[in-house]
Amino acid sequence: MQHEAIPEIQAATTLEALQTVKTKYVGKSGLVTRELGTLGKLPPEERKTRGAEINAVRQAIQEALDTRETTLKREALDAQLASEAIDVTLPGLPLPAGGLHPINRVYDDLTGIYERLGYTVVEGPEVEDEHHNFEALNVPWYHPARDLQDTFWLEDGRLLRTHTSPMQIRYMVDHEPDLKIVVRGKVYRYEATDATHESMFHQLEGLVVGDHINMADLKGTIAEMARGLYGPGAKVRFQPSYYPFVEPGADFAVYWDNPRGESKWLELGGCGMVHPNVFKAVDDLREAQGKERVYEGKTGFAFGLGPERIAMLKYKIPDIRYFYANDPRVIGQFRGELE
Ligand code: YSA
Repeated sequence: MQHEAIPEIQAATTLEALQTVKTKYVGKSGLVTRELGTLGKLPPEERKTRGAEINAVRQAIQEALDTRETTLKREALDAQLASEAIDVTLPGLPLPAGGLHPINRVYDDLTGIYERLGYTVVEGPEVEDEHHNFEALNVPWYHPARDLQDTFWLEDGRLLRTHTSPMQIRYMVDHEPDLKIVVRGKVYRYEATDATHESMFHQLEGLVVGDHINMADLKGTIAEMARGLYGPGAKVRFQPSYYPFVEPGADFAVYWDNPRGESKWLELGGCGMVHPNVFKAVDDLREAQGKERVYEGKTGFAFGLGPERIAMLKYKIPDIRYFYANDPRVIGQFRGELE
């Protein structure tokens, strides 16, 4: 029996096959076990020698099984280690590089220009109250912007800011003049979207307050921004316009040479001299907080523009909705050029 079992054990190439051989010979009803069961029927004088013989066979088989099991386990482990081996000399996997969103690029261009002019860049809350968004900015209750159709109102009476101008108020309440700031951030308007209008977009707001600030300072500042954006030959145009928080108010446009060699006026935003009612509203808020009234009698200018407009022309993006559709085919074009 031992002569049959040993070659079968050697021939087993897996632990499962070895288990089958084990069961066949030394399992509960295996051949050797059954042989041991026959001892009781033998005459007592033969029983002892036969018992010793069978036990010797069983021991030999068991030893062969153990040796083979150890070998098979080692082989399995070696194979696993070989398959999981890491070649530390292989080059790494390339990680796709991110990129700056086109709006952030334009923001960085703009804030870079203003920082060089000594402005402080600030941000503010997107959820605003009616007082900061409208009232303190001299926007009368009958102004259409206050209408439900133009503003996203929250259930608690607050709203999503419709422009970055409320930050003029917040900053002045917290800081004394003289000051020069630009505000960057998202704004929201409840309006139908089309190729040039989104319900969420961005603005850059500027505010300068001091003594004897005049319209020439404002025009010079906007012209400096235009030159920073479009080169030394850039021209600016101002047209009278109405914004409740400035007097006089104007819209401004930049004349620039686009990449196709054409020259065009690009309407960029609104601006003007800060309305005295705005300074009064700021002083009222300051007084309510126990602060000194320091704005009445001051002069200043402000402006606000939409960076989407600049980005669409600069990067030839035909529809504003592409910016926020999260389509990797659009945003992916700006990958890997982190400045
Ligand atoms: C005016 C005078 C100041 O002293 C200070 C700021 C301002 C700007 C004013 N707060 C304002 O919001 N004016 S605006 O309604 O004409 O918007 C300014 C710019 O935002 C526009 O020129 C345009 O570029 C952009 N804009 C407006 N609605 C938009 C939009 N961009 C995308 N989608 C919309 N729905």
